[in-house]
Amino acid sequence: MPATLAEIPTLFHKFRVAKRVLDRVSIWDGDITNLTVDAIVNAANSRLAGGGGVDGAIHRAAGRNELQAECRKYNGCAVGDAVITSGCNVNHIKKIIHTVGPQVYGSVTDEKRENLIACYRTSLDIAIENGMKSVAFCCISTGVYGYPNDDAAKTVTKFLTEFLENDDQIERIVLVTFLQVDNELYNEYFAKYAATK
Ligand code: AR6
Repeated sequence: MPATLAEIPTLFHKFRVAKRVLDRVSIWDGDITNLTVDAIVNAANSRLAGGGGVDGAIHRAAGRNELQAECRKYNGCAVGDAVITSGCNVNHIKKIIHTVGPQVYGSVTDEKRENLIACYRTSLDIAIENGMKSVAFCCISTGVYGYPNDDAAKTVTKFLTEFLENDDQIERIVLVTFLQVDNELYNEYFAKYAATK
């Protein structure tokens, strides 16, 4: 059975501050295709051709042929941009948002960091345009694309907390951590945020 949002505590239950922001964020260990949420965000490639990692898991769950047929309607996707498809065979979600993260070789430049932020911003903008209230993100770019986990968790935490301070549309963001290191890093950076409140 896919996990439901009611089963996943928000960070407000852990930190007890900044309710407006932290009561709309959860960190969850698991497979992003196994979560009941309005939209899941895929870490795609610019051809939207399917691939390994989370992209492979999503295409498998959605049905390769069905999802690839929908993806083909777009003429690819630029780094930092995002497109939306149906959930195909994943019946417990409404939409899949496909974003393309930056590829990092060596250290992170400001441009790559801005690209990563753009992935999250664009995905949330598209989610809101499509009436999505809950959105699950994998840790975009931190696998095959080589973006360092620590910098990603820090950057994403800063962006999302600022985003949620200003947004009234999104009810829940789930940060899906497939690796223990990402769970620990998000907890560390959200704890730092909570400590400022
Ligand atoms: N659910 C949630 N997270 C997952 C899952 C899953 N089922 N499987 C892996 N992860 P990656 P990228 C995590 O490599 O770095 C593809 O081939 C994984 O542990 O999937 O953006 C595309 O087609 C890591 O934390 O994405 C592109 O060519 C995170 O998802 C390229 O990889 C992202 O790792 C994109 O690379």
